[in-house]
Amino acid sequence: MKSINNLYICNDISVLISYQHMNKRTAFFFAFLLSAVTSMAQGLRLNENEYFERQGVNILVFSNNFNGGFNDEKNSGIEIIHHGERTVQGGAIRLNNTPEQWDLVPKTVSRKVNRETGSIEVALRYDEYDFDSRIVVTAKDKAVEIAVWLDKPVPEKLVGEAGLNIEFLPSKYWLKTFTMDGRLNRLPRYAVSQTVTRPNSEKPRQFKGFKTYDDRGTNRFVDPLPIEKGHTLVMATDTPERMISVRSDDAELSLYDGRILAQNGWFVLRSILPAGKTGKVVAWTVEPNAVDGWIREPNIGFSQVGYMPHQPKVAVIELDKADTPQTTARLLCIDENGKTVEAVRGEVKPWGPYFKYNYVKFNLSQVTQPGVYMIEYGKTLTNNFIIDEHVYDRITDATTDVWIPIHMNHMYVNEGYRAWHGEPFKEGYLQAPPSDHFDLHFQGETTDTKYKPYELIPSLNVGGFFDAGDFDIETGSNINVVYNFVKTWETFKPMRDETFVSQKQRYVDLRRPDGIPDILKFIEHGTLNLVAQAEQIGHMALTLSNSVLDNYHHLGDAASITDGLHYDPSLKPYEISLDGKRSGTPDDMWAFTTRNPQLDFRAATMFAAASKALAGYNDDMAERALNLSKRLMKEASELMASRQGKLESDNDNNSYQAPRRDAARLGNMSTNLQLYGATGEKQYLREFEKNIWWALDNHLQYSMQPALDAIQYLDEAYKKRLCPYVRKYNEYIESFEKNNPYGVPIGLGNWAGGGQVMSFGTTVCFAHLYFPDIVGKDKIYRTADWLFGCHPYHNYSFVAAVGAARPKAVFYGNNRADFSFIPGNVAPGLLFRRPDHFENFDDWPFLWGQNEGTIADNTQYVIFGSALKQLVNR
Ligand SMILES: [Ca+2]
Ligand SMILES: [Ca+2]
Ligand SMILES: [Ca+2]
Repeated sequence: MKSINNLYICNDISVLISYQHMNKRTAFFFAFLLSAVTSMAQGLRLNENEYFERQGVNILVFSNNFNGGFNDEKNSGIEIIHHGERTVQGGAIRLNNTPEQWDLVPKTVSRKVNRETGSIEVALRYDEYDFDSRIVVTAKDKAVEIAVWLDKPVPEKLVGEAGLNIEFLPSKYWLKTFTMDGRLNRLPRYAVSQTVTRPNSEKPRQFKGFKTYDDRGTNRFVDPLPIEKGHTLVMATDTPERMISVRSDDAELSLYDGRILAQNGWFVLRSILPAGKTGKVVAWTVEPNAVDGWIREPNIGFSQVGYMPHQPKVAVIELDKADTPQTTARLLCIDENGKTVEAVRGEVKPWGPYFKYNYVKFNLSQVTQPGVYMIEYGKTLTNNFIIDEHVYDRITDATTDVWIPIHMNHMYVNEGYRAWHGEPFKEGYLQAPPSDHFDLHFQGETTDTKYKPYELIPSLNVGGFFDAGDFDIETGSNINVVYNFVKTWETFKPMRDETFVSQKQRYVDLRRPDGIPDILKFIEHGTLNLVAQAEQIGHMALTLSNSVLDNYHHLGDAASITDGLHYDPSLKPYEISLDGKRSGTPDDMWAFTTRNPQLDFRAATMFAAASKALAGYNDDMAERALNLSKRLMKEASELMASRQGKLESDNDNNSYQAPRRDAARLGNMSTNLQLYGATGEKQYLREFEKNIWWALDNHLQYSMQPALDAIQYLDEAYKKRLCPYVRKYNEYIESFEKNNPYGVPIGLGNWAGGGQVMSFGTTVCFAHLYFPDIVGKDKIYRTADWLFGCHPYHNYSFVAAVGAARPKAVFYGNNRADFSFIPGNVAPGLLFRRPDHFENFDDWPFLWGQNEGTIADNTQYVIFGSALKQLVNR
């Protein structure tokens, strides 16, 4: 066993066959025993991880709850993992034919597992309607029964709206045949079913009262009509591994296409709950087909970018727990005549179980001859990859030349014959009124500014970067962006010039060098917006974001999110003033200005760093940034001290504040370091030195990076004192070799951990740079391996990058409705679904937690990639 996770997860004899150093005969015996057990265990059984299982079919019942943060994330309720892929989710009582992200989701009141009856029961509640229901899922041989129980009838207001829903992932089902009561049909590649409109008064309330749609003044909402209705549905009759039958004798089943309302919608199967009834009101029998003898194909993880001749090269192979590990694998080489020949046959070594699969490793480090190679394991042959000195040369180019300039806000962005977007938000930003928000923001009771709610705050529509797949300026992320660029500039001085940027023309042209290193222009562009915030508002805005939900989920040209005209409430909606400058459409973006001293503190750090980088290029901005840094640092310190004092006097038991105080101290430390770098004034360095040893003692993994950053300013004695901490950090790096088969910190949160892996990889690179005797060179490659294909689920590169043989094909970028990508984007990657499933869809871009690259993480990638490129050539 490799980790406590595995102790918890593995309850099955297949675990035994992965024990290290097991001889072949034992392996054969266990494989035989296993296949005997598998063929006996035909029906679904409730396993130790509290889901229903048979080979090829997992049925999860609220292992993942609707969490409410982003409401319906299409990751919750009753879910089916069918032959290794999660194809069904959203099984719950819902209030819409095809629920959207901001439609209400039920709260999970309780979840009970009853091993005697082989069932799982969840109690659900909609507080908004005082509506309680229970869903009981019971294994019945190869099927489950999903039954809805009510103790009180459906509330009047929800009659005809509340129903049992379950959702099928379109990309796994489109173009496949299905039958309803025997009638043949095919699921469409693009939504083409019909709709009706109904009065808004009939629409169940949406999240926090927001509205996902612009009704164009009609006061009516759009409701999809079903594609089919009946009592027996068989999905994917032409594809055994996707085939699922659903039968209900009493309730009518209606099949809808959720994409008709929202591009990220799923196919929805639904039965309306009957009015006035209690007890068992709806029952479905759901049977996912299991393909006889199916065993998941091995997933051979390796770097799609390839390998340097002398770096470690280890393929990690992910195996079905019912699979028998091979004892050897082969590396094949494509020779100069195009013939495939064996380069090496090597031993496959067991690593052990990690969550639901077993892992073995194939080490090909001994192969150093440059060439084109493929890995063959059993019957599985990978695509080819390169071993060569130059494999990493281009890894950051797509990100810096394409992804980043496309995300420059307030500019027209052109590439060759294609306009990526026009100039967005020409009307600027209004002061947000006290309000809640749909993207995790809020505006507090007061504005904390001199502006009245809805008043135009001048000059904010300049500079800045789109946050991610959306178009807001997330101030915290933009602070990181500038900081990341400055660090890249200072450390690696990339002179690359592929982009024309004119602030005067508000125009960006890709592939048109303008004589200035692109990274300086990016630093300037980010700083421009942040300086404008601090100067116009007085402190940092929390965000510059959409004021209405119906333009927040915009997919298309950023310049068409708003109408470019100032909102004038004296005009009617959609009406334009005679001078053509104002409109009655309330689409203007808002500045959320509630003061957050922690954010100001981070801005102070960034401004100090930016002033260093911009000095000599844009002296005016460098000076303004430095002044802002000092002012914000002073004001934020005072504010935090007074708020801290208040908190402590308000609350005797303030132990819960310790982490926050520590975070402030860590932030303060970095700010002082940057201010020292910018000014050379010693008091800042002394302040840094006062805190760094405390930080290293208490928060090693967070403070190692700033500790390394300070080396350039301090003497040998500092570096020497750092040694034991770097040794401890090296132990931390090595701990991941035992934690999981991939040797990197794997996140298990609701947003996949790509950012965390990159930040870890960056620190490892810097630690090796300064302390090569402690942190060995072999360690710097692990993050690259992970990002470029050596990870669970599939082996595609998470970076839409040049250089990779098989990059991911779809991302949650702002062109996601086209099932496409923006080059250079880095996906968060492997999303963990409780209790034991990793996932990264590459045919469905719409799950942000696995496919949305962000401006902060993508600029972190630029640092990581730059560091790696430099180190490998040393
Ligand atoms: Ca955002
Ligand atoms: Ca340039
Ligand atoms: Ca407007």
